Amino acid sequence: MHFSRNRASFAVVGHPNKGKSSIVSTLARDDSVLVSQQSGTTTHSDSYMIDTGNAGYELIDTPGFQRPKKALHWLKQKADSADQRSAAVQAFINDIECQNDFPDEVRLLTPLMNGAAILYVVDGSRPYGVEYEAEMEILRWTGRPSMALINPIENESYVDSWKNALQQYFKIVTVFNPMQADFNKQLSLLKAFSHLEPEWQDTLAQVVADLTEQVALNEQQAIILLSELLTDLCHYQNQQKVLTKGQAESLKQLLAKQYNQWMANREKQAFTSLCQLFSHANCELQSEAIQYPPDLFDSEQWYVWGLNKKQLAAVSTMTGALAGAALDAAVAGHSFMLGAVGGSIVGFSSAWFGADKLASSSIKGLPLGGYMAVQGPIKNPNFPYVVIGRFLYLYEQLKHKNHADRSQVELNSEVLKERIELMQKADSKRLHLCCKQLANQKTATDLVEVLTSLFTRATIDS
Ligand SMILES: Nc1nc2c(ncn2[C@@H]2O[C@H](COP(=O)(O)OP(=O)(O)OP(=O)(O)O)[C@@H](O)[C@H]2O)c(=O)[nH]1
Ligand SMILES: [Mg+2]
Repeated sequence: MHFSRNRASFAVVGHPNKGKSSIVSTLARDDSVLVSQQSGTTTHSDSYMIDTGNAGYELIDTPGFQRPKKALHWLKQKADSADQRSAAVQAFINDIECQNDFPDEVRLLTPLMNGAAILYVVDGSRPYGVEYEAEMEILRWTGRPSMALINPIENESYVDSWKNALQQYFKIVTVFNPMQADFNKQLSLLKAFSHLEPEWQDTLAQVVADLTEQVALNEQQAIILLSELLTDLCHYQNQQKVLTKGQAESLKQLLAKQYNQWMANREKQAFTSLCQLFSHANCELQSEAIQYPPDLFDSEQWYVWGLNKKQLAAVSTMTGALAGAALDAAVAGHSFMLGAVGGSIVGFSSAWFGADKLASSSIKGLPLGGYMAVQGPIKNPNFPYVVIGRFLYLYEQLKHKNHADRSQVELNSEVLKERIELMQKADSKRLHLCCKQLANQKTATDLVEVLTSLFTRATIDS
């Protein structure tokens, strides 16, 4: 990382409970920043160093103003004219009595006097009022470059009146919703930051370039994770050598259990890597805010996650893969699912219907004596699509989830089906051929390339 001596640094300040920490969390792409409905959650100034590889900047989360009127009164005693104001603020943070009487103001003003620029946050869904003027006045007294962000927490009702007021104090005023701002909006905000301090322009331009590149890289890495997962899940067999046929028979259940566990763990491992790739690891651990797709072996869900019957029929025309009975098997559980598809499937029964029938189990006699009990692989032609559908769904959630947003996400099992509909015919044919190879335990040679066209073909609106 190359932080210049005069590091680009921004302190996010404002009234308590206006989304300051949320803004830090989303911009820092860090879901460990404390965000809460409780006013006064942030009690210290916490610095977050954002390192994008070739550049970086600092974001400082601060406690909200608690007694701005009294603090301004104190300051006014110390400065008779404008040229003395910034020195008065410095005296305020150095003063022991002020440190006792105004701990929050001292903590939030300190980073500003150390060189950070001001990002002043207000809530555009609450009316403007004179009670904000004391804190805006104090911020002006610091003499630091500043920008105001209107966070429309519940709605945009008062955005216009806020703009009128803020423009009196801040050169740049913009609306920014940390929960919803998509990646492009986040980049625009970073670009706006660079207007605050000419010295920081190059660094921030590099940060924007780095982040853009990172997003493309994340996609590539996600595709590689999925191609490895597909190959592993479609090929995996659990087998054990025993002496007699009877022993092999009695081993079946255990092998099936181990097999299912291995498969489920392998998928979970890929999901965890995907969360880490998007720096959403904390989210899942702390609040289970990331909702994984339901159990892989809940075959009632296969119809939902994989292809539907119409699509499978289209595959059969394209690749000659399926016919009659095979098609019915591929939509395992469809008769149970018809009523549930379309609505929310959260909390849907997760019975393990038929999981043992999906992976073949067999007993082979060995040439040199003894027997081999074998569980797997799953040859169901819809299985690779199920794996892709589940992974793609989680990918879409993570990609669009801002780090300030700690809520649960809604399931959308239609992602894969919609994506395939949007693919060029030639591309979807290649995808179907790959899936056929996978379901037959062959090597799918251009899997990464095919998945790339699936991931990038179109963006489904989130
Ligand atoms: N719906 C919605 N909620 C928001 C938004 N921004 C913040 N919140 C919520 O508002 C509450 C306060 O957000 P924080 O980011 O903790 O606010 P803060 O200004 O850091 O608060 P203190 O540290 O207590 O001063 C949290 O429950 C957030 O989830 C927003 O844009 N939309
Ligand atoms: Mg906070």
